[in-house]
Amino acid sequence: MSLPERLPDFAELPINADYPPHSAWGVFGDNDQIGTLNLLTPERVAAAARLVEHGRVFALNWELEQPNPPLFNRAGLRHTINRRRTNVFDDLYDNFNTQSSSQWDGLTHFGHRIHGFYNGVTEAQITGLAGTRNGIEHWARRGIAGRGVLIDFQRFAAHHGISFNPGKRYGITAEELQAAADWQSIRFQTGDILVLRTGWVGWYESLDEEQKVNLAQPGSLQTGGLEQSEDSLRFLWNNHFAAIAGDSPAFEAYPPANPEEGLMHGTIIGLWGMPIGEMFRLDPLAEVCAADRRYEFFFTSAPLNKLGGVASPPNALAIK
Ligand code: UVW
Repeated sequence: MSLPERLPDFAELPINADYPPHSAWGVFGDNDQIGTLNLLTPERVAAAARLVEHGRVFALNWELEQPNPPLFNRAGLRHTINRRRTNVFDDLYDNFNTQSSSQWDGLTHFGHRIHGFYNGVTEAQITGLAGTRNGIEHWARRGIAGRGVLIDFQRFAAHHGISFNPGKRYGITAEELQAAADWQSIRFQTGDILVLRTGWVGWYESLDEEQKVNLAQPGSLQTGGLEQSEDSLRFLWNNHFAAIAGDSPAFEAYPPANPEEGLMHGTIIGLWGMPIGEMFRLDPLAEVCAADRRYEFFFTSAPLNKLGGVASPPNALAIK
């Protein structure tokens, strides 16, 4: 692990003039393959573990079969239970797209449109074979644990008379995120795992089958999420989150504000190495956070240990 003495501010990126604008390449070492997960130091993990008070555990994976049908033309999982012999079964999964349900977007999922993948990795180096770069196995081997902080934007919006529907495009600004954090008495700390609830999973579950089929058609999906803007990027980087995750399909507002520029994924993942979590199941956790007014918790996640994997179900827990 390589941590700089002082993390650069957004305005100080890149740290080397040869690297792309706004990139954090080299901040954690030129050959680093885990990105902002470097911020999850043993001290921060131990402090986060001390947040556990009553021991309630919230599993944040949605069912692997959800959403059904999958969005963005992704594959749906097929599951066969194979009978081996009397009273013995195996699972067989096929057609498993790690991005169809709850997921971490890994460092090879999204590169920057122009500059490519985190720390200068190129498409040619992403092979899934021995020597492959930036694969999910690097996150899997170290695991992910730290302080999770929930921003319950749906509840904040309802309380403040903001017209917000998780199934309609709404760009949540950095200012609104900060206002929601203030309302919840959350002060961000370096290395936090930001967990943003828009209410999308609950909204999706309220749809009927025909509506779900329609939503999966190209061009149909609209969601609330972080607005695409330089202010949003500045907010994410300057808070020095170790990872960001939400319950909506893209974390960001969808579709992107400017189709030419697209999502901020290319900067967040490709230029910073910051994991983006999507379609996490947050409603039960949010209920309890609202009831006890404590929006911080011990967060753990064990991605799949797959050489060269692009993404993974998070297998994430929030423990309060
Ligand atoms: C989108 O495709 C919008 O998001 P992701 O690829 O991260 O699932």
